[in-house]
Amino acid sequence: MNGVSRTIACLIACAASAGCGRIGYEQITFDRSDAAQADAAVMHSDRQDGGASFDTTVAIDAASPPDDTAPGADAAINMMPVICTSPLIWQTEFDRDPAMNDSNQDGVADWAWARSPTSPPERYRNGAWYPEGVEILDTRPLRAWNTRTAVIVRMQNLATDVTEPNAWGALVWLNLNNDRPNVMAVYLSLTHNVGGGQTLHFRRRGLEADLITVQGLPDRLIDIRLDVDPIGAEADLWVDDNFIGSASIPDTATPATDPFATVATFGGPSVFDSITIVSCK
Ligand SMILES: [Ca+2]
Ligand SMILES: [Ca+2]
Repeated sequence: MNGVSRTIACLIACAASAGCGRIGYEQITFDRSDAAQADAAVMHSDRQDGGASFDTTVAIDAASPPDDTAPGADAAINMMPVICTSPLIWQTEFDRDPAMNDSNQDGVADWAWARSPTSPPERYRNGAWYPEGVEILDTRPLRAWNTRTAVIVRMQNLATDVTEPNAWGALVWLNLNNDRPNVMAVYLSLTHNVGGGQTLHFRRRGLEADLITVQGLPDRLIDIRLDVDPIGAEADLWVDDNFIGSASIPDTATPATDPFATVATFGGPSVFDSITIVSCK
């Protein structure tokens, strides 16, 4: 895309937010040319009264997909955000069962199959994980997630069975503030559209209205970055290196019972190439 359209897109996206870039996200390096990045154009923005939340709908031009969208590109390390010094890190490239990894060497496997059967070995192919049906992977050890946290995931949903009650497709789910009476849940749900393409839903909870919707994503792995500040109850969202927008995150008003981050597929096969979760101590 050209620089002018990107600037306009970013300005409109920022105008829809309570304060553009207020979280102060900083990225290290991206080994990707500008020409390879998807075009973004904000089509709709509607801020609700009171500033508690707003919806932003964004369309991404499917042309010019990046060159490194094939599984196994292992670009997550290049996308490690800097949000604080010496953060805790959960990271997997899905070369094998992540529950076999203890990359931070704390004596506890970084991931666990606590809420679904272990995904079989044949689901790991070409450096990526291909879960089907309902497969749920959770981080360990348990954590309150009450500090600024960033999620960087490269994922794709291949099909979504909308007849399923929880048709969330490729899902990253994080329950913040588990040390408070009410948890603050955030969902990144990527679903395949009938007829082609994908839609990203950033939600406060699984079946609630989107806080941010990104439509028109192509049928390939999508790079998604979410930076959440549970203290300020704010989130910033990027798709394929394009800043999409910010959103206020209301409390979910659900007792805090799930002190972990979740990577899963719900209601259709998905592909996960990599995920990195960076959380400040
Ligand atoms: Ca990978
Ligand atoms: Ca560990």
